[in-house]
Amino acid sequence: MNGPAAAALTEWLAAAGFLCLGGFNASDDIVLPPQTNGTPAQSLLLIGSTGPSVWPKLSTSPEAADGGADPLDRYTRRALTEIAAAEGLGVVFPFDGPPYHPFQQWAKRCGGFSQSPMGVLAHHEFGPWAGFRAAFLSGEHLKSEQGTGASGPCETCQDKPCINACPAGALSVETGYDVPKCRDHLSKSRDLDCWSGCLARRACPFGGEHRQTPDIARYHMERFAAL
Ligand code: B12
Ligand code: SF4
Ligand code: SF4
Repeated sequence: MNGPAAAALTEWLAAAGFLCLGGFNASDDIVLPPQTNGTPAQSLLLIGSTGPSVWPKLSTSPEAADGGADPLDRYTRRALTEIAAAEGLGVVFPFDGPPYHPFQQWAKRCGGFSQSPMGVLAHHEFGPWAGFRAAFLSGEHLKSEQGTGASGPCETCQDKPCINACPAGALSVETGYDVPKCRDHLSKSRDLDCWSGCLARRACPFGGEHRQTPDIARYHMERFAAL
Protein backbone atom coordinates (compact mmCIF):
# COMPACT_ATOMS: atom_id res chain seq x y z
CA MET A 1 0.00 0.00 0.00
CA ASN A 2 1.37 3.39 -0.98
CA GLY A 3 0.41 7.08 -1.38
CA PRO A 4 -2.94 8.47 -0.14
CA ALA A 5 -4.35 5.06 0.86
CA ALA A 6 -1.33 4.48 3.15
CA ALA A 7 -1.69 7.97 4.64
CA ALA A 8 -5.39 7.36 5.40
CA LEU A 9 -4.58 4.02 6.98
CA THR A 10 -1.88 5.58 9.19
CA GLU A 11 -4.36 8.21 10.37
CA TRP A 12 -7.13 5.71 11.15
CA LEU A 13 -4.72 3.47 13.02
CA ALA A 14 -3.36 6.38 15.08
CA ALA A 15 -6.89 7.54 15.94
CA ALA A 16 -7.60 4.08 17.37
CA GLY A 17 -4.24 3.87 19.25
CA PHE A 18 -2.29 1.66 16.80
CA LEU A 19 0.49 1.95 14.22
CA CYS A 20 1.86 0.02 11.25
CA LEU A 21 5.16 -1.66 12.20
CA GLY A 22 6.08 -2.79 8.68
CA GLY A 23 4.99 -5.07 5.90
CA PHE A 24 6.20 -7.60 3.34
CA ASN A 25 5.15 -9.62 0.30
CA ALA A 26 4.38 -13.35 0.34
CA SER A 27 7.36 -15.45 -0.75
CA ASP A 28 8.43 -19.09 -1.05
CA ASP A 29 9.57 -19.16 2.58
CA ILE A 30 6.54 -17.37 4.07
CA VAL A 31 3.07 -18.49 3.02
CA LEU A 32 0.46 -16.04 4.28
CA PRO A 33 -2.99 -17.01 5.57
CA PRO A 34 -5.84 -16.56 3.04
CA GLN A 35 -7.81 -13.31 3.05
CA THR A 36 -11.30 -13.21 4.54
CA ASN A 37 -12.80 -14.09 1.10
CA GLY A 38 -10.62 -17.20 0.89
CA THR A 39 -8.30 -15.97 -1.88
CA PRO A 40 -4.52 -16.08 -1.25
CA ALA A 41 -2.99 -13.03 0.42
CA GLN A 42 -0.06 -11.48 -1.45
CA SER A 43 1.14 -9.09 1.26
CA LEU A 44 0.91 -8.45 4.99
CA LEU A 45 0.99 -5.29 7.11
CA LEU A 46 1.91 -5.76 10.77
CA ILE A 47 -0.23 -3.64 13.09
CA GLY A 48 0.87 -2.98 16.64
CA SER A 49 0.82 -0.68 19.62
CA THR A 50 3.63 0.50 21.82
CA GLY A 51 3.62 1.06 25.56
CA PRO A 52 0.61 3.16 26.51
CA SER A 53 -0.53 4.21 22.97
CA VAL A 54 -3.73 2.17 22.93
CA TRP A 55 -4.68 2.72 26.57
CA PRO A 56 -6.51 6.09 26.34
CA LYS A 57 -8.70 4.65 23.54
CA LEU A 58 -9.32 1.40 25.36
CA SER A 59 -10.21 3.07 28.66
CA THR A 60 -13.13 4.96 27.06
CA SER A 61 -14.34 1.98 24.99
CA PRO A 62 -17.48 -0.12 25.61
CA GLU A 63 -15.21 -3.14 26.08
CA ALA A 64 -13.53 -1.50 29.10
CA ALA A 65 -16.92 -0.61 30.62
CA ASP A 66 -18.80 -3.90 30.22
CA GLY A 67 -16.80 -5.84 32.82
CA GLY A 68 -16.18 -8.74 30.40
CA ALA A 69 -12.92 -10.65 30.03
CA ASP A 70 -10.03 -9.52 27.80
CA PRO A 71 -11.12 -5.94 27.02
CA LEU A 72 -7.89 -5.17 25.13
CA ASP A 73 -8.33 -8.11 22.75
CA ARG A 74 -12.03 -7.37 22.23
CA TYR A 75 -11.39 -3.65 21.58
CA THR A 76 -8.56 -4.57 19.22
CA ARG A 77 -10.75 -6.99 17.28
CA ARG A 78 -13.57 -4.46 16.85
CA ALA A 79 -11.43 -1.42 16.01
CA LEU A 80 -9.05 -3.19 13.62
CA THR A 81 -11.76 -5.25 11.90
CA GLU A 82 -13.55 -1.98 11.08
CA ILE A 83 -10.38 -0.36 9.71
CA ALA A 84 -9.42 -3.44 7.68
CA ALA A 85 -12.95 -3.64 6.18
CA ALA A 86 -12.87 0.06 5.25
CA GLU A 87 -9.58 -0.57 3.40
CA GLY A 88 -10.80 -3.81 1.77
CA LEU A 89 -8.19 -5.83 3.67
CA GLY A 90 -8.37 -9.17 5.50
CA VAL A 91 -7.31 -9.34 9.13
CA VAL A 92 -5.95 -11.96 11.56
CA PHE A 93 -5.16 -11.58 15.28
CA PRO A 94 -2.31 -12.83 17.51
CA PHE A 95 -4.68 -14.01 20.25
CA ASP A 96 -6.76 -16.30 18.01
CA GLY A 97 -5.47 -19.82 18.72
CA PRO A 98 -4.03 -22.25 19.39
CA PRO A 99 -2.75 -22.78 16.79
CA TYR A 100 -1.45 -19.20 16.81
CA HIS A 101 -0.35 -17.21 13.80
CA PRO A 102 3.46 -16.71 13.80
CA PHE A 103 3.46 -13.00 14.60
CA GLN A 104 7.05 -12.93 15.81
CA GLN A 105 8.27 -14.58 12.61
CA TRP A 106 6.29 -12.00 10.63
CA ALA A 107 7.79 -9.15 12.69
CA LYS A 108 11.32 -10.41 12.01
CA ARG A 109 10.46 -10.55 8.30
CA CYS A 110 9.31 -6.90 8.48
CA GLY A 111 12.76 -5.96 9.81
CA GLY A 112 13.90 -3.80 12.70
CA PHE A 113 13.32 -6.48 15.36
CA SER A 114 15.74 -8.88 17.10
CA GLN A 115 15.14 -11.85 19.41
CA SER A 116 15.87 -10.78 22.98
CA PRO A 117 16.81 -13.15 25.82
CA MET A 118 13.29 -12.45 27.21
CA GLY A 119 11.38 -14.05 24.32
CA VAL A 120 9.93 -10.71 23.22
CA LEU A 121 11.41 -9.06 20.14
CA ALA A 122 13.26 -5.78 20.69
CA HIS A 123 13.35 -2.85 18.28
CA HIS A 124 15.80 0.08 17.99
CA GLU A 125 13.02 2.66 18.37
CA PHE A 126 10.44 0.82 20.48
CA GLY A 127 12.78 -1.41 22.54
CA PRO A 128 10.94 -4.45 23.97
CA TRP A 129 7.63 -2.50 24.16
CA ALA A 130 6.00 -3.22 20.77
CA GLY A 131 2.90 -5.39 21.03
CA PHE A 132 1.53 -7.05 17.90
CA ARG A 133 -2.21 -6.51 17.60
CA ALA A 134 -3.18 -7.72 14.10
CA ALA A 135 -1.96 -8.45 10.60
CA PHE A 136 -3.77 -6.92 7.62
CA LEU A 137 -3.81 -9.11 4.51
CA SER A 138 -4.03 -7.81 0.94
CA GLY A 139 -4.51 -9.52 -2.42
CA GLU A 140 -2.03 -7.05 -3.95
CA HIS A 141 1.73 -6.84 -3.67
CA LEU A 142 3.26 -3.91 -1.77
CA LYS A 143 5.18 -1.75 -4.26
CA SER A 144 7.95 -1.35 -1.72
CA GLU A 145 8.25 -3.53 1.34
CA GLN A 146 7.74 -1.46 4.48
CA GLY A 147 10.28 -1.88 7.25
CA THR A 148 13.88 -1.07 7.90
CA GLY A 149 15.28 -4.34 6.57
CA ALA A 150 17.77 -4.13 9.44
CA SER A 151 17.87 -6.30 12.54
CA GLY A 152 17.00 -5.04 16.02
CA PRO A 153 19.40 -3.98 18.78
CA CYS A 154 20.09 -7.25 20.65
CA GLU A 155 22.90 -8.65 18.52
CA THR A 156 25.11 -5.61 19.11
CA CYS A 157 23.99 -4.96 22.70
CA GLN A 158 27.23 -5.88 24.48
CA ASP A 159 26.22 -5.88 28.15
CA LYS A 160 22.65 -7.18 27.75
CA PRO A 161 21.44 -5.50 30.97
CA CYS A 162 18.07 -7.24 30.66
CA ILE A 163 19.67 -10.53 31.76
CA ASN A 164 21.13 -9.34 35.07
CA ALA A 165 18.04 -7.29 35.91
CA CYS A 166 15.93 -10.42 36.36
CA PRO A 167 15.81 -11.25 40.11
CA ALA A 168 14.82 -14.85 39.35
CA GLY A 169 17.80 -15.63 37.10
CA ALA A 170 15.23 -16.65 34.49
CA LEU A 171 17.16 -15.30 31.49
CA SER A 172 20.33 -16.39 29.73
CA VAL A 173 21.88 -15.94 26.31
CA GLU A 174 22.25 -19.70 25.93
CA THR A 175 18.82 -20.90 27.01
CA GLY A 176 16.64 -17.80 26.62
CA TYR A 177 13.65 -17.28 28.89
CA ASP A 178 12.86 -19.87 31.59
CA VAL A 179 9.09 -19.42 31.99
CA PRO A 180 8.66 -21.68 35.08
CA LYS A 181 11.44 -19.79 36.95
CA CYS A 182 9.73 -16.49 36.16
CA ARG A 183 6.33 -17.85 37.26
CA ASP A 184 7.82 -19.24 40.52
CA HIS A 185 9.23 -15.81 41.33
CA LEU A 186 5.96 -14.01 40.56
CA SER A 187 4.00 -16.46 42.71
CA LYS A 188 5.95 -15.43 45.85
CA SER A 189 4.06 -12.16 46.33
CA ARG A 190 1.73 -9.83 44.45
CA ASP A 191 3.79 -6.90 45.83
CA LEU A 192 6.93 -7.79 43.87
CA ASP A 193 8.22 -5.06 41.56
CA CYS A 194 7.91 -7.45 38.58
CA TRP A 195 4.10 -7.18 38.80
CA SER A 196 4.44 -3.51 37.77
CA GLY A 197 6.42 -4.56 34.71
CA CYS A 198 9.08 -7.16 33.95
CA LEU A 199 12.34 -5.72 35.40
CA ALA A 200 14.33 -7.20 32.53
CA ARG A 201 12.24 -5.35 29.95
CA ARG A 202 12.53 -2.15 31.97
CA ALA A 203 16.35 -2.49 32.00
CA CYS A 204 16.60 -2.38 28.20
CA PRO A 205 18.24 0.90 27.13
CA PHE A 206 16.11 1.09 23.97
CA GLY A 207 12.61 2.56 23.61
CA GLY A 208 12.25 3.91 27.17
CA GLU A 209 9.62 6.44 26.09
CA HIS A 210 7.41 3.58 24.85
CA ARG A 211 7.51 1.76 28.20
CA GLN A 212 4.20 0.58 29.70
CA THR A 213 2.94 2.47 32.73
CA PRO A 214 2.77 0.32 35.93
CA ASP A 215 -1.02 -0.21 35.69
CA ILE A 216 -0.80 -1.30 32.05
CA ALA A 217 2.12 -3.60 32.86
CA ARG A 218 0.11 -5.13 35.71
CA TYR A 219 -2.81 -5.80 33.34
CA HIS A 220 -0.46 -7.74 31.02
CA MET A 221 1.28 -9.55 33.89
CA GLU A 222 -2.09 -10.67 35.31
CA ARG A 223 -3.03 -12.08 31.91
CA PHE A 224 0.35 -13.81 31.58
CA ALA A 225 -0.01 -15.32 35.06
CA ALA A 226 -3.47 -16.64 34.19
CA LEU A 227 -2.32 -18.47 31.02
C1 B12 B 1 1.82 -18.58 23.78
C2 B12 B 1 2.38 -17.21 24.04
C3 B12 B 1 3.08 -17.00 25.22
C4 B12 B 1 3.46 -18.13 26.16
C5 B12 B 1 4.78 -18.75 25.60
C6 B12 B 1 4.78 -20.24 25.69
C7 B12 B 1 5.72 -20.81 24.64
N1 B12 B 1 6.84 -21.32 25.11
O1 B12 B 1 5.45 -20.74 23.46
C8 B12 B 1 3.63 -17.40 27.54
C9 B12 B 1 2.32 -17.45 28.32
C10 B12 B 1 4.77 -17.90 28.43
C11 B12 B 1 3.86 -15.96 27.05
C12 B12 B 1 4.30 -14.96 27.89
C13 B12 B 1 4.49 -13.66 27.52
N2 B12 B 1 4.28 -13.15 26.27
CO1 B12 B 1 3.56 -14.19 24.79
N3 B12 B 1 2.63 -14.94 23.34
C14 B12 B 1 2.20 -16.14 23.10
C15 B12 B 1 1.43 -16.16 21.75
C16 B12 B 1 -0.07 -15.99 22.06
C17 B12 B 1 1.61 -17.35 20.85
C18 B12 B 1 3.09 -17.74 20.57
C19 B12 B 1 3.09 -18.89 19.59
O2 B12 B 1 2.93 -20.03 19.97
N4 B12 B 1 3.17 -18.57 18.28
C20 B12 B 1 3.11 -19.55 17.23
C21 B12 B 1 4.48 -19.71 16.57
C22 B12 B 1 4.40 -20.68 15.37
O3 B12 B 1 4.80 -18.40 16.07
P1 B12 B 1 6.28 -17.79 16.11
O4 B12 B 1 6.20 -16.34 15.71
O5 B12 B 1 7.22 -18.64 15.36
O6 B12 B 1 6.51 -17.97 17.66
C23 B12 B 1 7.63 -17.60 18.32
C24 B12 B 1 7.26 -17.45 19.78
O7 B12 B 1 6.46 -18.55 20.21
C25 B12 B 1 8.59 -17.44 20.42
N5 B12 B 1 8.56 -17.90 21.81
C26 B12 B 1 8.81 -19.10 22.26
N6 B12 B 1 8.72 -19.11 23.59
C27 B12 B 1 8.40 -17.86 24.00
C28 B12 B 1 8.20 -17.33 25.26
C29 B12 B 1 7.83 -15.97 25.38
C30 B12 B 1 7.60 -15.38 26.72
C31 B12 B 1 7.66 -15.17 24.21
C32 B12 B 1 7.26 -13.74 24.35
C33 B12 B 1 7.90 -15.74 22.94
C34 B12 B 1 8.27 -17.08 22.85
O8 B12 B 1 9.45 -18.26 19.60
C35 B12 B 1 8.73 -18.63 18.42
C36 B12 B 1 9.70 -18.64 17.27
O9 B12 B 1 10.16 -17.33 16.91
C37 B12 B 1 2.04 -14.88 21.07
C38 B12 B 1 1.13 -14.23 20.01
C39 B12 B 1 1.43 -14.81 18.64
N7 B12 B 1 0.41 -15.18 17.90
O10 B12 B 1 2.59 -14.93 18.24
C40 B12 B 1 2.34 -13.99 22.29
C41 B12 B 1 3.55 -13.04 22.22
C42 B12 B 1 4.73 -13.77 21.64
N8 B12 B 1 3.79 -12.75 23.63
C43 B12 B 1 4.16 -11.53 23.86
C44 B12 B 1 4.45 -10.99 25.15
C45 B12 B 1 4.70 -9.48 25.21
C46 B12 B 1 4.50 -11.80 26.29
C47 B12 B 1 4.76 -11.32 27.72
C48 B12 B 1 5.97 -10.42 27.84
C49 B12 B 1 3.44 -10.69 28.22
C50 B12 B 1 3.53 -9.59 29.28
N9 B12 B 1 3.60 -9.92 30.52
O11 B12 B 1 3.48 -8.43 28.90
C51 B12 B 1 4.94 -12.62 28.51
C52 B12 B 1 6.34 -12.87 29.03
C53 B12 B 1 6.37 -12.75 30.56
C54 B12 B 1 7.27 -11.68 31.08
N10 B12 B 1 8.37 -12.04 31.66
O12 B12 B 1 6.97 -10.50 30.98
C55 B12 B 1 4.19 -10.72 22.57
C56 B12 B 1 5.62 -10.47 22.10
C57 B12 B 1 5.77 -9.08 21.46
C58 B12 B 1 7.17 -8.90 20.94
N11 B12 B 1 7.60 -7.64 20.88
O13 B12 B 1 7.86 -9.83 20.58
C59 B12 B 1 3.32 -11.61 21.61
C60 B12 B 1 3.70 -11.54 20.13
C61 B12 B 1 1.84 -11.14 21.84
C62 B12 B 1 1.49 -9.79 21.24
N12 B12 B 1 0.20 -9.58 21.07
O14 B12 B 1 2.30 -8.93 20.98
N13 B12 B 1 3.49 -15.80 25.74
S1 SF4 C 1 18.95 -5.03 26.91
FE1 SF4 C 1 20.04 -5.47 25.01
S2 SF4 C 1 19.80 -7.73 24.72
FE2 SF4 C 1 18.27 -7.07 26.26
S3 SF4 C 1 16.42 -6.66 25.03
FE3 SF4 C 1 17.48 -4.68 25.21
S4 SF4 C 1 18.79 -4.59 23.37
FE4 SF4 C 1 18.14 -6.72 23.58
S1 SF4 D 1 8.86 -10.74 35.17
FE1 SF4 D 1 10.50 -10.64 36.72
S2 SF4 D 1 11.07 -12.78 37.06
FE2 SF4 D 1 9.92 -12.73 35.14
S3 SF4 D 1 11.49 -12.51 33.51
FE3 SF4 D 1 10.80 -10.43 34.07
S4 SF4 D 1 12.27 -9.76 35.63
FE4 SF4 D 1 12.45 -11.99 35.49
